[in-house]
Amino acid sequence: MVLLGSTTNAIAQTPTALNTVNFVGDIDSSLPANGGTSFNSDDAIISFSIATEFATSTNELGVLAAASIDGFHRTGDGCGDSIYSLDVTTLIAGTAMRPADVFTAAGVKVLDASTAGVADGVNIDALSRDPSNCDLIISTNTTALLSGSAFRPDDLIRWNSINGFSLLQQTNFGTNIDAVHYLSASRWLVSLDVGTQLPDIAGLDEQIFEIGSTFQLLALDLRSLDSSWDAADINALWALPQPIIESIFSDSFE
Ligand SMILES: [Ca+2]
Ligand SMILES: [Ca+2]
Ligand SMILES: [Ca+2]
Repeated sequence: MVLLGSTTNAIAQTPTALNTVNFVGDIDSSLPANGGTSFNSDDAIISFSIATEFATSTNELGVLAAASIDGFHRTGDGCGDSIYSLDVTTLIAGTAMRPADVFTAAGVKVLDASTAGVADGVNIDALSRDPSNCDLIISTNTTALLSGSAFRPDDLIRWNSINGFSLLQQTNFGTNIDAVHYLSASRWLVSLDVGTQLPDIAGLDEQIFEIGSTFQLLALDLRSLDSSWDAADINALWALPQPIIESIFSDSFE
């Protein structure tokens, strides 16, 4: 059983039920697949079914020689195509994508780091979307000055082209958040860059946590499925909750 809920918070909390979780590891890893094993690389997105505990892996941007996908968000929420971010500058469909660019597989920049005033050396290392307004939800890998405000690597940040960058949630985890998925205005899935003690629970970098402003819950722990995840770090994620929008996606992600 990989779904766990754990909290010492005075207010009982339950993790959001998930149908499918997509994620990327920072090194080669493996997971059980239907009839075998899914071998995964840092430029491929793993799709993991919570019900079957089987995984598949797809190189949606092709094989990237040097780059890792360190943020992505799926199409299907009414906000346009699937979007990605990388950890090193890489040509995608003929366009150079910086680590702070957010782009589609066709090479269209949704967030142009240069236009948005993001300094060289800043990497967007976590990427999601608020489906209510299509704002990007991001985190950076380092302290960064964005739209005139200083943000930290453990902050969750909102961005749109009109208002620029603003704080969504200050976690004070003291450890870089390297993956995020926006569930609602008060709940987010995150992963850590390195293991650390969170206020409620101990966290490891290959785990996914559901957090709010005052709680952290363990949502998914990959170590119980394959020992390769002892060394691997989840560094991008997207999730499909159930059952509210399950019917919309069930053909694409089963
Ligand atoms: Ca990036
Ligand atoms: Ca971060
Ligand atoms: Ca992680």
